[in-house]
Amino acid sequence: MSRRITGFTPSGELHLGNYFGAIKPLVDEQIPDRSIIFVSDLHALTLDHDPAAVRRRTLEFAAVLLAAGADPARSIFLVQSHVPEHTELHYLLESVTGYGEARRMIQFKEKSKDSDRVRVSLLTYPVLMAADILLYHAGEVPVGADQRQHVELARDIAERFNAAYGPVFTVPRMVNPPVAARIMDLARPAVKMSKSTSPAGTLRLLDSPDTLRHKVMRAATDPGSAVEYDPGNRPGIANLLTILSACTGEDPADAAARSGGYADLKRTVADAVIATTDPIRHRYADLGRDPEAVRKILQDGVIRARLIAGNTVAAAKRAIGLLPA
Ligand code: AQP
Repeated sequence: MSRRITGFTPSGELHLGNYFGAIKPLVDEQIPDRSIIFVSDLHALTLDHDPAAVRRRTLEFAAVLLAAGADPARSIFLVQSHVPEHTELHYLLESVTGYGEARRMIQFKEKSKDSDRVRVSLLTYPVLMAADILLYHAGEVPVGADQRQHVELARDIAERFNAAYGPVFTVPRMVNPPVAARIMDLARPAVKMSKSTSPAGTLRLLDSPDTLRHKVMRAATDPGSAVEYDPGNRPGIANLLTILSACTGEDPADAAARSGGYADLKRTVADAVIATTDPIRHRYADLGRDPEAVRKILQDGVIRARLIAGNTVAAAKRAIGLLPA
C-alpha cells in the first residue's frame, strides 16, 4: 500500500476550503506509517512575508491540524523545514525540471503578475512540492482542485527522473474529495476561498461561531430567489449548498429541494459550519494550553520522517551520478 501526503502553508489562517479539500480527506484515512501531514513553512517564503508571523503560524497550524484530527499515532506529522532532505531533494529535482515548465504554473503566473520583485522561490516552489511528495514515495496526494497542475508536475518529474536515471520514485496521483474540491469565497463566488482573499468571504476554522454565522448570512447570493444547485448559473447558492453538503454528507440537490429560501438556507449552512468547526476550536483551545506538547509531537515526526527521507535522497543522489561521501 502506498503512502498519502498533504501539506499546509502557514501564509494566513486555515479555512473551511483547506479543511474539506485536504485536511478531512487525509485525517479520515490515517494509516500508521502510511500517512504524512506537514506544515509547509518553506512555501510561505515565496511571497513577501513577516518572519515572526511565519514562525507563529507554523506552530498554530500544527495545533489546528492536530485539533482537526491529525493523529501522531497514525500519521507522521512534521514541519517541512525541520527535515533538510526536502530542500536537498528539491535541488536534485530542479536539475530535471525545465524553466518553461516552472513558468507555466498558473499559481506562479497569478501570484507574480502584480509584482515587480518576484522571488525565484515563487517560480521553483512547485518543484519543492514535488520533492515533498516524492521524498516519501507517496502514491496519493489528497488536495483541493487548485493543486492539479502541481501534482501533475510532480508526476512528470518522477517519470522523467525514473526514465533517465533508474526507478527511484513512486509516481503520485492526486486525490480530490467527491464534494468541496474547490470551495469558493463567500463574498466573491467567482474566486476560490483562500487564505489571502477577503476575510469576509473566508470561513476560518478558528473564527468564533458568531463570526462564522455573520459571514454566512452576508454571503453573496444570485439574482432570483429559487434555491437550486446550479454552479454554472447560480454560483453563490451552489457554493452554499456545496458547503452544506460537505458538512452534512447530504446531496446538494436534495438540500436545495428541502430549503425554504435564501435566508433559511443560510441559517442551515451557518448551523452546519458551526457544528463542524466547534470540536476543532475546542480541541485547539486545549492544545493552546500546552504548546510544548505540540513541539514534542513535531520532534517525534522529524525522526520518523528522516528515516524515510534519508533513504530516498541517498538513492536519488546515487542514481543521478553523485559520488557517495
Ligand atoms: N477553496 C478551497 N477549496 C478546497 N480546497 C482548498 N485548498 C485550498 N483552498 C481550497 C486546499 O488546501 C490545501 C492547502 O492549501 P495550501 O496551504 O497549500 O495553500 P493554498 O492552496 O495556496 O491555499 P490558499 O488558502 O489558497 O492560500 P493562499 O491564499 O496563501 O494561496 C491544498 O490541498 C489546497 O488544494
